[in-house]
Amino acid sequence: MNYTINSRKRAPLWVFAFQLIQEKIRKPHIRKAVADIISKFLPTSENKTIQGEKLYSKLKEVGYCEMPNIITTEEADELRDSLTNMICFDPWKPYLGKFNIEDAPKEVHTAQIENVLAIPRLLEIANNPIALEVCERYFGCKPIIDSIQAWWSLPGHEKAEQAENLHRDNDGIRFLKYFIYLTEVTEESGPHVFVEGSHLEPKGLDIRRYEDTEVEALFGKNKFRKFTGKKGLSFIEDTYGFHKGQPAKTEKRLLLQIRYALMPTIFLNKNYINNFEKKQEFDIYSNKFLVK
Ligand SMILES: O=C(O)CCC(=O)C(=O)O
Ligand SMILES: [Fe+2]
Repeated sequence: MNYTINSRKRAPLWVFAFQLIQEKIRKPHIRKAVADIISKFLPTSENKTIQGEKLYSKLKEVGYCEMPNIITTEEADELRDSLTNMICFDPWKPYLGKFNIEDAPKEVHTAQIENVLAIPRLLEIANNPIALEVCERYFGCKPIIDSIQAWWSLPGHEKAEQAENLHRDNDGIRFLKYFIYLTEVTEESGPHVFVEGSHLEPKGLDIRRYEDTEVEALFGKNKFRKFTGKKGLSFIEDTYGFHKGQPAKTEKRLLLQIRYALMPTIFLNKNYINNFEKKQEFDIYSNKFLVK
């Protein structure tokens, strides 16, 4: 099938209004209490496995869980090949316009790929039952797939910028990010870092980027977990906890990121997909395409 993304629409107005409120709720246990109340009004499923329970326990306790092999190295290569040919942009420097990855301007650290949903396999990955189960356990209701993104982290920059510095994400009242490496990630290619337990601790709650030394003083250096590994390595993380993608040194890194959320976030990717004659709309509540 030949999908092309037709347009992206903004999240509904109430999502923006709720964002202003949730951003002010800083303490993790209060955020969870509010999310627990909301989740009582949202649908649940019957999906329950022992594997899901184990992954969820780890996620709850330390803030992330490594996922079992969802995609093979061969599949990671195939996805990388498809994504390599797609148009990129720098989300932090929109004035640079659009470019192919091999012609990326020198100042680009993050080359995000446009229209990743032209690859239907990415939606299947986002819908894999074990990830959905882990999210459901964490939220207390079925997750929505809020967005699917992929980007290259490009080497050759001295100074960290934006999400290359430690920060807490503020995407919604309760959300998780599923990170999947599509290239091998070593010390050279900007491994992702997470500070264990920081998703639960009411410390360092200002919305800003932090220096490593500040976060080390708050949580201890021994809590820093660095994710290096082969292509296909994937983990689900509560990125309200401190994290960053270290700047790539000499090799580029290709990362796939799926955001699951309790409710739509302001970053909601509302995907209208045109399949030539038929207009198919992606329904965030059922995680399915609706055929009109
Ligand atoms: O590039 C990374 O590893 C982390 C990016 C990040 O901060 C995020 O996706 O929220
Ligand atoms: Fe982040």
